[in-house]
Amino acid sequence: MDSLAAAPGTGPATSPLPILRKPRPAAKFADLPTGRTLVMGILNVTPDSFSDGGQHATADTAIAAGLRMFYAGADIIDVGGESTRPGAEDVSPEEEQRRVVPVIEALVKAGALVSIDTTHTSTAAAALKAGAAIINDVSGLTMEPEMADLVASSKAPYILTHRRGDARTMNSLAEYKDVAGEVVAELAGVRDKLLAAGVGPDQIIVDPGLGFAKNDAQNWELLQNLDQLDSLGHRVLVAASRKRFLGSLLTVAGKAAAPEERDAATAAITAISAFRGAWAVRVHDVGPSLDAVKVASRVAAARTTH
Ligand code: PMM
Repeated sequence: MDSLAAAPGTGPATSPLPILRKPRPAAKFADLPTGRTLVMGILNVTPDSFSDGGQHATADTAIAAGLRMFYAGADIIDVGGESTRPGAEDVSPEEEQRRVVPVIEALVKAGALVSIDTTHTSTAAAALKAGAAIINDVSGLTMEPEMADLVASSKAPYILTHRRGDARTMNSLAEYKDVAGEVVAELAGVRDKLLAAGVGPDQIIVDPGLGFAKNDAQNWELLQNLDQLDSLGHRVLVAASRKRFLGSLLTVAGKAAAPEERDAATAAITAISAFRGAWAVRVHDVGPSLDAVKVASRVAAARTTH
């Protein structure tokens, strides 16, 4: 707080950008807390993401929002410049980099640990150069297989998300006999490609890709079977925040809950994921998930005394 002229987290989303007086040392992945589930805050610098699109469309509003999440306690800030919602239009890597690089630079300078949410190798490389520490590729290496070489050479942690097809085709590819078994097998196949490219097993974080080529029932089945993902032997990230299957669950009078009405349900999933030992959750609303992690950790730590 001492390095800021104005305390973040206190003003509305459009409050002026807090002025950084002195840069902080860069945060390191190795310094992340262990022994509890981490909370990754979502920062979409896009005009069209499904739940926060347009909110942080300029660098200044995005940086202010990222700083608010950082000072609220987010362990990682996940910065993205391209919407991945079903049916979203492609964004050129140049435009994506124009959106994310200044935001990453400012957040890293403030001491935040940043991940880059991209399917483009050139954007991942530009983000690493700007100080990002983690590559979050929702395509699961399917868009640009050469991403594996960047992951190997940079030694950056890599979030490997399960997805079939792309933003336009994935909804038609949600056909599974055993969704958890098939997701694990398909993730293992991509994981093996990463290892063959020289990526270390410790660099890999697996994500079941909720909502990516999965219908509502399949998302719930994956959450019920998170332990099967553990069998891969990597850290597990759960990214359910505000997703459509939560809106459907919370339908009232035939109307699905709007994205911003899904945060309590998101925190409930955080509690379940944390209790099951997930490495991290990826959420829009950081505070309730931090509380949910504390609750899950406390229950897990309680011992029967009689
Ligand atoms: N979902 C979105 C974007 N990025 N990254 C990971 N690792 N896992 C996800 O499920 C995921 C993601 C969907 O859009 P959002 O940014 O609006 O949540």
